[in-house]
Amino acid sequence: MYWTQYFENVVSIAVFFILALQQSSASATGTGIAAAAATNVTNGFYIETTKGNWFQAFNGCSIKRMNLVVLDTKDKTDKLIRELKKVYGNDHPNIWIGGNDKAKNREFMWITANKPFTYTKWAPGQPDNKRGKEHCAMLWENHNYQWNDGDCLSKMIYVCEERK
Ligand SMILES: [Ca+2]
Repeated sequence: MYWTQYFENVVSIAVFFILALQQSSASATGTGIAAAAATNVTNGFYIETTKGNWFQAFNGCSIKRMNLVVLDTKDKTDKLIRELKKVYGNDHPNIWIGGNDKAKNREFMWITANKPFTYTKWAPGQPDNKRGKEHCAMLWENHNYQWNDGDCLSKMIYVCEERK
């Protein structure tokens, strides 16, 4: 009886510390991102250079009251590329965009728009779901802003867009 109670106490204290840690890191991140939200929005886009995995990118845009970018037309895609070229030229890093195929394998969707991909700019041979681990859409470095399906847990910069 005594040991059971002791064990329960240890577990609840551990859970408390884990929750407290999560909370403090979440609010620290939130403050930083929120503070940055008011500036650096050009033509409706915001380039977040703090790297995150796809889910952190999605949340990072939500915290700013923005969306992880939806590239559902050629016009909008070209507009974003023009903005990115001002910063990176043709030598851009990997960049998350707002699509994945998590709901139905191999059917990519723009998540905030809840629309399937119709216009696409996949690099040749993509999406290939390499090693069965690639379910999130990104602008692929060394491929001139063409898209790749990448491992959603990879960390990279991302682009948010203003909500309409
Ligand atoms: Ca791929």
